[in-house]
Amino acid sequence: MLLPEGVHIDGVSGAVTPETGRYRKPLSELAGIFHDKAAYQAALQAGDPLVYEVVEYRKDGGDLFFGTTIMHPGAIGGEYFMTRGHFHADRTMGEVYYTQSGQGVLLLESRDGRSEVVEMKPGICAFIPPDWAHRSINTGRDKLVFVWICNPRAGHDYGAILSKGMRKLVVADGAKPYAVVDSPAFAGETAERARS
Ligand code: M6P
Ligand code: ZN
Repeated sequence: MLLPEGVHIDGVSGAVTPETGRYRKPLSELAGIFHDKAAYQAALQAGDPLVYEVVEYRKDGGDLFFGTTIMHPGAIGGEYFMTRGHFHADRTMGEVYYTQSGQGVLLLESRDGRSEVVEMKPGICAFIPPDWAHRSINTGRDKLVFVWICNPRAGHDYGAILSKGMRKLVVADGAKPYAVVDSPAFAGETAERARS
């Protein structure tokens, strides 16, 4: 029988107590996700920074699991540090992201190519509907820490996003905290859609 438990989550450090697992994503494990390949190589040679960490609380047989994602500040070629981005393998399952500290953007994309942005800041609980790809991006100068809650059977499907990226990029933009711009990887398709 599964027993109830209170889990402490530190909203600044992202520490989960007790935790059942964690992983780290340094820049070297994120090949292909940043648009500027030369800037990616230069940043790697300068020291392979840590981009994000994921800490989880999971119980065998549970229909929910949760944890934190701790995203470090930074940018590659003007594009802010981000997660890989994924659809769920089970297309019927969504997710919730509750931001605890920092500033960021949750970039979402539907199967048919519609893009949406949800601001991530303390107090915002983002609803990620089933079958929307999602990627979180730290647009601030501090760590971005959020709690995620999901069904452990949702799974990750990285294929579509890894091959071509998402249709929008989130970049630094002078006086504004960030700008959401069209990804050049989709330039042909956008022009085609405009003509039809
Ligand atoms: C959140 C959750 C995880 C996900 C992580 C990193 O913590 O959605 O399931 O793994 O973000 O995102 P990604 O796997 O796309 O790199
Ligand atoms: Zn997810």
